[in-house]
Amino acid sequence: MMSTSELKAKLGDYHSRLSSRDLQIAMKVHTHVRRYLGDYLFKEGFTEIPPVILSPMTDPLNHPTLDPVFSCYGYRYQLTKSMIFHKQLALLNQPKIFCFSPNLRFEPTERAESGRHLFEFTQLDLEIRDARREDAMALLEGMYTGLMAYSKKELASELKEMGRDLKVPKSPFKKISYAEAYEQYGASFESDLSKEMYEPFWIIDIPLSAREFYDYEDPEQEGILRDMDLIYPEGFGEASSGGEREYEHHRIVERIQKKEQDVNDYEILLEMASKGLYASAGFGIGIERLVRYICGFSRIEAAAMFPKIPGQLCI
Ligand code: ASN
Repeated sequence: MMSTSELKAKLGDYHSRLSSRDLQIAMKVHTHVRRYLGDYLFKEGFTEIPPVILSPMTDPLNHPTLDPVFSCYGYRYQLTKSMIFHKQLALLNQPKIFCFSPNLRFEPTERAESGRHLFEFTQLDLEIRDARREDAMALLEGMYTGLMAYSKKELASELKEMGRDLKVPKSPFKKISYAEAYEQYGASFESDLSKEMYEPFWIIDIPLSAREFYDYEDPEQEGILRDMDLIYPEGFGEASSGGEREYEHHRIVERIQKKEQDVNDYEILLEMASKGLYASAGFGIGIERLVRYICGFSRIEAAAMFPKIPGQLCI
């Protein structure tokens, strides 16, 4: 617990940060980013769906987080860690969907050191019916290069003030397989490669052990998924993750079992899958990380108005 004087000092810092110039710039960039990306997807024929904050099912994630459970009306609800399963269900209604989706992931306190983790953040999460991984990658490359060019033009004076020289990368971006990256750099491949590169790049073919059960296993390479991460250059780390999805009931059961998870925890998803889901591909891209990258901030909290820093009291 914090003492009253510590709390007063912390709130004093919050108060002055709220009127800082850096935060004004971050919020202007944030406004443009959301508008540009939303318009881009609207023009591509996507439907925006409202966010889900509370549900009896959410993304299990591939790393441990503290997961508060709420008991409401006699049912057990969780906070959304990602809308992956709701995206798959929304495709029953619409062929292409997106959402500016708030995610709550109560990461271990040490994660604050990365400068890339908030325990509440927003991702632009999208999913496309009957699409392949390559379709999702082409869409993200178009959005990303378009946004960089737009930002350089529309936010030129803000970027100048921040001393940020933003590059518009050439599409297609470089693709590196997970196995190749691991062999060359070992476990720290993502941050090592991110520091070395000057253009964004893809890590593809991520193995089953490093991902959740819902990404589609490549029928031609057992244990390898048809998925991808987009990594920022200049040491900014992961931008986006996505892939094709498992959508057939028996395959979802097999994949949950391969991950040694309990099928009973996924009763709702499995019941829905038994009635039929579409094949799909999609991804999520973190908005605060994108604003941080455009502004060139050293830490993620500079990109959020009310940053939720793991382990800290945040308002
Ligand atoms: N949104 C991601 C995806 O579509 C999943 C995640 O954020 N864990 O694959």
